[in-house]
Amino acid sequence: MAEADIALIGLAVMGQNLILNMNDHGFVVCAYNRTVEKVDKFLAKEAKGTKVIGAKSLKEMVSKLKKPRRVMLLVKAGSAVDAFIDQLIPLLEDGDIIIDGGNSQYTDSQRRAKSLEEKKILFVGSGVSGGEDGARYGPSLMPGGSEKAWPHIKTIFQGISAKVNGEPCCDWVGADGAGHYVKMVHNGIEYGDMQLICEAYHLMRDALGMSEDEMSGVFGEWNKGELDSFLIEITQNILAYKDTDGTPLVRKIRDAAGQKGTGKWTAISSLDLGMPVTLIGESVFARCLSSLKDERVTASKSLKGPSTTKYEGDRKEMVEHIRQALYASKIISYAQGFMLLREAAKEYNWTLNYGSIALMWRGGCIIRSVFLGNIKEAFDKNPGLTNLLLDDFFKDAIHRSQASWRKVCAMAVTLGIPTPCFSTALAFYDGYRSGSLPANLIQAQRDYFGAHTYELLSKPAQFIHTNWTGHGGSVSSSTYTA
Ligand code: NBP
Repeated sequence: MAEADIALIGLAVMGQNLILNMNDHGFVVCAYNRTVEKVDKFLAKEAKGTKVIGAKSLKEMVSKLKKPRRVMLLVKAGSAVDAFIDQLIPLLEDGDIIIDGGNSQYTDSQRRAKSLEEKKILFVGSGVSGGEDGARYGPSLMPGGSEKAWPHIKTIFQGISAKVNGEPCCDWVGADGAGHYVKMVHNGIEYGDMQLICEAYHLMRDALGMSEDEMSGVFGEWNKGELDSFLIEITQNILAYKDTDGTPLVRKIRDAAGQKGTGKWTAISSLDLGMPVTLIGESVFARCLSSLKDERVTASKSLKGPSTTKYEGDRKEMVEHIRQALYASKIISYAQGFMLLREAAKEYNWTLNYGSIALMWRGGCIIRSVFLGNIKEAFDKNPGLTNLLLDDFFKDAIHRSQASWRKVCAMAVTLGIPTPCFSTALAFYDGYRSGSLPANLIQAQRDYFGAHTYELLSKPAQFIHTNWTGHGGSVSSSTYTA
C-alpha cells in the first residue's frame, strides 16, 4: 500500500536522524539501506514506537511511496549515489523525485540533474548542514536542482529545517548544482571561521600566556556580543573540558588537522572563477601545514624565530584587539564567500537570492550566528549589493575594528606567531580599497618577456605591445599566457 510520504536511503548518522525528524513532523518515512539488516535494527531500536516503516528491497520501498515518489539519499558521496540512482531509475516514473542530501560535489549534481531530467525524473541536490544534532532537530537545508520538484518537497523540507524567528532555514536555491554549491561555500566559510578562532586561541595561549579556563571565559564573553555563534560557543565548551586527570583535554590533542575536501573544493572553485577568496584558501593551507606535524617538529629544532613570543603590554586590552581582529576578518571572509557565489551564479546561470542564503545559514548549520542575521538584513536592504563591505553596517564595523586588527597582525608578526587568516583578510581589505595596485608592473613584465600586451590607464581596452629591449620583435602574443 502506498502509505509513505518519502523514502530515505542510508541509515548512518545523518539518515537515521533525518528520518526521526521527519517522523516528529508528521511525515511517514520508508527507511532503506544497502546493508538491509540495518533496516530491521533501526525499526526495532531508534525508530521503535514511531510511524517509520521499512523496506527490504528498493522495489518494495518504491511500492510503498505516494506519488510523485520522493526518494532521498543520505549515503556516502560519490559512486554510491550514482549506484543508487542507476538502480532507482527503472523503478520510478515520470515526475518522481530523487533527492541527494549527501555532501556531493556540485559538478556531480549538475551532471545528475541533467541526465535525470532527460529521463523525466526530477533531481534535487540538497546541502544538509548541522551534523547529527541538526539532522535530528532542525538542519539547515539548501536544495537545488529541478525546480518542478520544489512544490512537492517544500512542506517536508521547510517543516524539518531549523527555524529562526519562525522562518525556516531552507529555501529553494537554484538550478542543477546550486544547492550543493551553496553548501560547499558554507563549508569553506566554516573552515575559515574555525581557523580564525584557532588564531585567536593561538595568540591568547602563546602571546598572552592565558590558561584554557581563562580563554574559555573569553570565548563565553565573546559569545554574548556580535560574535555570538555556534563555533564560538563550542570553543568555549571545548576549552573548559577536562580529561579524567583534570587537565584540559584540548592540550593533549595532536595538532594535525584533518579535512574531507569541501574547503579545498571551495578554494579550487574560487581559483577557477578568478575570485580572490583568500581567507578560505589560507584556512585550507593552514590545515595542510598543521598536518606536516613531524616535519614541523624537526624544523622547530633548527629554524629560529624572534627571541620571545610573549606580549608585554596590557593583556585585557589585547584580548579586545583580538576580538576585533576576529570580527573584521570574519566580515572579509563572508564578503569573499558572497563574491564567489555571485560569480558562480553568473558562470552557471543560477539566480541566487543572497538574503535567503544568509537566512539558510542563520540557523541549523555549523556557521550559524547572529552575524548572518546582519548579512541577511544587508541583502534585504539592497538585493543588488555588489559587496558586503560596501553595506553601511559592515563598512562601519570594519572602520571601527581596523586599528585593533592592524595591531594584532603586527604583534603576531613581531612575535612570530602565524596568523594566516587574520593577515590575509587584512591584505585583501587593503587591496580591495586600493584604487591603485602594482599590477601595472606585472603587465609591463609580462609584455617584456612574453609580448602579452598591456592597456594604458588613458586608453583602457586597447592592447599595446612595446619593444622593451630594442632587439625584440613587434609581434604580440595571442596564445601564450603566463
Ligand atoms: P556515511 O557518509 O558514513 O555513509 C554511510 C551510508 O552510505 C550507509 O548507508 C552505507 O551503507 C552507505 N554506503 C557506503 Br559507506 N558505500 C556505499 C556504496 N558503495 N553503495 C551504497 N551505499 C553505500 O554516512 P553519514 O555520516 O550519515 O553521511 C551521509 C551523507 O551526508 C554523506 O554524503 C555525508 O558527507 C553527508 N553529511 C554528513 C554530515 C555528518 O555530520 N556526518 C553532515 C552533513 C552531510 P552500508 O550501511 O551498507 O555500509
